[in-house]
Amino acid sequence: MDEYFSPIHTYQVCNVMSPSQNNWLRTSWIPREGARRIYIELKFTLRDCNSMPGVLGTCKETFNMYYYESDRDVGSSIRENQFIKIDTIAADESFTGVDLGVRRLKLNTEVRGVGPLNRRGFYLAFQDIGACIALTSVRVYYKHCVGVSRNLAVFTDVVTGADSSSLVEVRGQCVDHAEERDTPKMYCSAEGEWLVPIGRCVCSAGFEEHRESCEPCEVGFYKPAAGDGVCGKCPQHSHSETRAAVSCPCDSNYYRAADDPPAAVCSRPPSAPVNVISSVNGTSVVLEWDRPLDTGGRSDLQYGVLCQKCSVEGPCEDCTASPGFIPRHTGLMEPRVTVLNLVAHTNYSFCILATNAVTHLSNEASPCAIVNITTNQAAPSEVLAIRQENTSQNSVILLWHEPNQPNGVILEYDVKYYEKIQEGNYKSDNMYCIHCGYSKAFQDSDEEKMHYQNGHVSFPDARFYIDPHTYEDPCQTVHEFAREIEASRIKIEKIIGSGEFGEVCYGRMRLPGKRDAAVALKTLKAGYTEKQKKDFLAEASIMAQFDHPNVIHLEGVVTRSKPVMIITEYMENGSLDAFLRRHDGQFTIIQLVGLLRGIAAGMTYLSDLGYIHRDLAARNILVNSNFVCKVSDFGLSRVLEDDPDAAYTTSGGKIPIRWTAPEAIAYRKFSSASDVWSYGIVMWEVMSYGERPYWNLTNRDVSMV
Ligand code: ACK
Repeated sequence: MDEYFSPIHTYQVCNVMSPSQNNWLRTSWIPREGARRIYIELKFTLRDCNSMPGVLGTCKETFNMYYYESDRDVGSSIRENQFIKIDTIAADESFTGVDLGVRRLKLNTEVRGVGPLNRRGFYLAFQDIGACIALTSVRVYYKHCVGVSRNLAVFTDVVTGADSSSLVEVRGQCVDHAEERDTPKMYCSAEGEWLVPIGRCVCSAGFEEHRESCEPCEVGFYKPAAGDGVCGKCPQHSHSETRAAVSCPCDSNYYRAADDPPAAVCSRPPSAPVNVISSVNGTSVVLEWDRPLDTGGRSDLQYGVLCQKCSVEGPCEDCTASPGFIPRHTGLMEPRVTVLNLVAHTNYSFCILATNAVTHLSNEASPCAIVNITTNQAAPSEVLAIRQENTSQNSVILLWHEPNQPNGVILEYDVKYYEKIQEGNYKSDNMYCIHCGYSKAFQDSDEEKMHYQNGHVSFPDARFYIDPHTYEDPCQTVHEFAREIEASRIKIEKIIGSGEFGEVCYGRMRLPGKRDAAVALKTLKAGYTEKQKKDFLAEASIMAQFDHPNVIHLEGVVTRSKPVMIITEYMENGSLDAFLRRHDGQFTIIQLVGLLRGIAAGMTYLSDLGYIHRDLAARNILVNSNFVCKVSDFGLSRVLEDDPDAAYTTSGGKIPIRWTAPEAIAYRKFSSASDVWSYGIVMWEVMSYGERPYWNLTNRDVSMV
């Protein structure tokens, strides 16, 4: 009976009374089956020698265990001395006769390991040397590490090593759709346990890890490279149609640039730039625009400008290569370009394109914002390549071609010459100019026509100012010169003063393709007479003929709706007399002279056009935010009626006595010369910061002086 009272078979021996016992029990041949080290678990009982009287000297309490290796079953031919001893086995617990009385055996369990084994099989043997024992079971086994998956690598079942401390290195194989990062390895210990995992596998592109296996990315997801990462959702405007996608191709009409990563959203070319504004200045134009409304989902916007030159006679021709684009015409990072050296009085059409890094991938033509401009009058370009002929002691003939860009009809040429003292050395203009000077030559001139005089010459004016009163209908006249502006383009913001015909207001004007501009609005008050309207619009007709930085600039007129308005540039600092009084003593002499220089330039321009102002005074000069002075107030009647400083003369006319030249006061001889007199008074006003000319002298006294 075992400890559970089940009947068992045992091998027993108990020759404790007889000396020199040598009893052997041998197993049958046990095939090794790949085991390197085997374990033998013995279960046995052993009777305590002390519990048996008269056995002293012959009774033993141990037995020996042996093994013998062989490649085949050799049966009983093995001699005792061929067995190799494994160990002497003693009982942890032995039993006495009393134990037997209750039929309880004290079962001992002992385990021993043997290795390395090399032959195909082995025998075990037990030697009794005089003990009282019963061997109830012998279990023979070996240990192995059970196959596992670790770090996405499969480690197969492996038998442990030959001795108790050896480790068996096992190389793992990556699971399906995984690849090695570092060679996966583990060690199988003698106890059959896996130790020290090294290296690993990672899921391939298109697959992600799910409990020690690699599963494909679902449709609409992708994984671009092998690694620990999970499948990502396809970026915006891209898709994947199958599982296990490694990339997401772009939806139609969307693209990825060559250096966009697979995770980048797909993008498309931008729409056209918007709100293009052109500012023409002579033969150059500044083009500015706003970013496209649709940037295509990218931030690498660039702009390019194409140029078309259109003449009335023929078709337009490409001119992208010819004018000077500053900074350049393609690859512009800022929404602005300046185009120089255009031909004067010519129509140009510019196409402004926005591009990004995917523009070239699209088959569709890039939409462009078109702006048409007409260039203005401009000075001709330089005369190049002068030839000289028939040089004699005191004459020379100079020949040249018309400049590349005449910018209109050339009226005359200036020839300036200097005395040459030494080879390569010229006397400078102002310091040594004794025999130097100007000559002027007309186009197609020959030497007879060419004349020369000492000093500076003034040239005849190409254009004369036209008195609008020579026309019948003021409304028709004004449109000969000034453009009509739709009232909806104007926003009146505040009243800044009052003029002869109505309020003067500040407002904003927004013209198509132009930037919002501050303007001054002179209004014609309701209930006006036809004569008043005619006089009011006459000022606009006059102003419209002027184009000079020191003469107030007319933007246009509103005549087709009420109130009738004259729109001019806005002059932030108002009229010069009040401006000077507000800043009494605050400017340097140079600054004051700078103001006067501007007024002189404006007046020179007006007199060159044949226009006589008649009321030049600081109150009729306006000053802008850059302290630029501009001549204003071009009404005709106002010389007589409007000016508060005008007084009736003995001849009945109303004249601004303190500013007016004596001959104009005396017999109304107004001329550019009398304007020069008034300019002298303005000089006095400026230098005295807006003092009243002749202080408190009466008009009568002044005219007597
Ligand atoms: O001295 P001010 O401020 O400047 O007051 C007068 C007022 O309107 C009546 O003429 C002002 N004014 C006239 N034209 C303009 C203009 N273009 N810009 C600014 N202010 C103007 C003037």
